[in-house]
Amino acid sequence: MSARTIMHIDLDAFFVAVEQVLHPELRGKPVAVGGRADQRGVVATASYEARKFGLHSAMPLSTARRLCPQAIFIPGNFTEYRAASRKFMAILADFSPFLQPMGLDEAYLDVTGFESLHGSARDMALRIKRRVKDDIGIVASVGIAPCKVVAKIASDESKHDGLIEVRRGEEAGFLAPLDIGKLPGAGKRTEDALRRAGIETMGDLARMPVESVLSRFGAFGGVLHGYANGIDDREVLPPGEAKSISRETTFQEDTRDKTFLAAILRRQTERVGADLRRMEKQAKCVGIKVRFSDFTTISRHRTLAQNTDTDAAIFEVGFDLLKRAVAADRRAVRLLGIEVSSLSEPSTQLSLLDGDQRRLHNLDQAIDRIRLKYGFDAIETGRTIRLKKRA
Ligand code: TTP
Ligand code: MG
Repeated sequence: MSARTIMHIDLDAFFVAVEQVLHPELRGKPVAVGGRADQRGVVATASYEARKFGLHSAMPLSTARRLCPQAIFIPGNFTEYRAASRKFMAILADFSPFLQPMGLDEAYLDVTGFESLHGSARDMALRIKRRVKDDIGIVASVGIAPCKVVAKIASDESKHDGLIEVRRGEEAGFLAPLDIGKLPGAGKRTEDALRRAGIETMGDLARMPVESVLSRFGAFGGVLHGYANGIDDREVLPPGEAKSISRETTFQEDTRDKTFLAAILRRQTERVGADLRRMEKQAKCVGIKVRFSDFTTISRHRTLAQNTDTDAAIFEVGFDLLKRAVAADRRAVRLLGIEVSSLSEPSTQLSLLDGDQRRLHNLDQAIDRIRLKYGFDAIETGRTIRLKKRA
């Protein structure tokens, strides 16, 4: 994974901030958007002045009114919020085309390589904050980091009107003291389960051996464990861009067993292939990702001669990439993943495909139907049967 610089930008008290632009008399006052206090319903957002009284998003309006009777309650005006959101996203797009909006008031921006154009990433963030303030009249908080999850947590931590930059190598240290509840992706139930296991901070989770995280919390625990260590390979994906489909597996124990790796790759391929066929797409590019025991991560991609949606074609390329990637390497493998990308609608009619492709496509589809009915593990192919024995 090459070095990246990712920003997460989030507007402060967004709905309220728009209301305060439209109605300047609301500035500096406790304000809550989410209906009149005599109505049922919840607070969508509260101004920072109102938050001092304990008001927050999703709080019942009746509670909000009890805590802060002097607060001004506003029903909300989504047309205005959407207009402000469009202006906000347009400002961000001036700084980098790699923009991924997440709802109305937040976005990721991959600014890798654009820094020199605007000075440093920090300079860029300051200019973004200034333009949002000048052009829309709203305050933005920004996190800068080498990956999405750390950028997001940094912008959260920086509020109000903040800017935090976390440099490469500082991620785990920055996260360690933070409460586990602040880890994005961990819902309330996961959070409770983590706390029951004695995990109160992100550092507690980061320090836990990965095998015990996996056995207690499953594959998702592995993802959260990576996040807590500041590891997150997710890309900033502009909307509508042909996305990729991928699967990855973190192993309970690091492994050098090539046959096992091939079996895992085959199983991942079958999952990815099934998704591809369900979406009625074909892929032009196949890639693999390998993370070694020392956390070094490599990815290898290859463009295919012909678009495909068959497991056999995807696996053939993935397997070849894997062999080359691990052949000369003596390190054990911690994580393996496969990805198909450059997705498109099938360009040729199925009947025009060559006979082999068509037979494979039909076979895969027949297997997909059985799996849909009886579960994914109802059918094991030659390579994956090994995994069943192992489990
Ligand atoms: P957030 O960015 O979560 O909250 P915020 O912008 O109000 O405050 P801050 O970022 O400074 O902490 O959500 C953006 C908007 O989405 C928010 O203004 C209102 C709306 N929203 C709801 O309608 N319901 C909710 O539960 C939440 C969290 C947000
Ligand atoms: Mg916000």
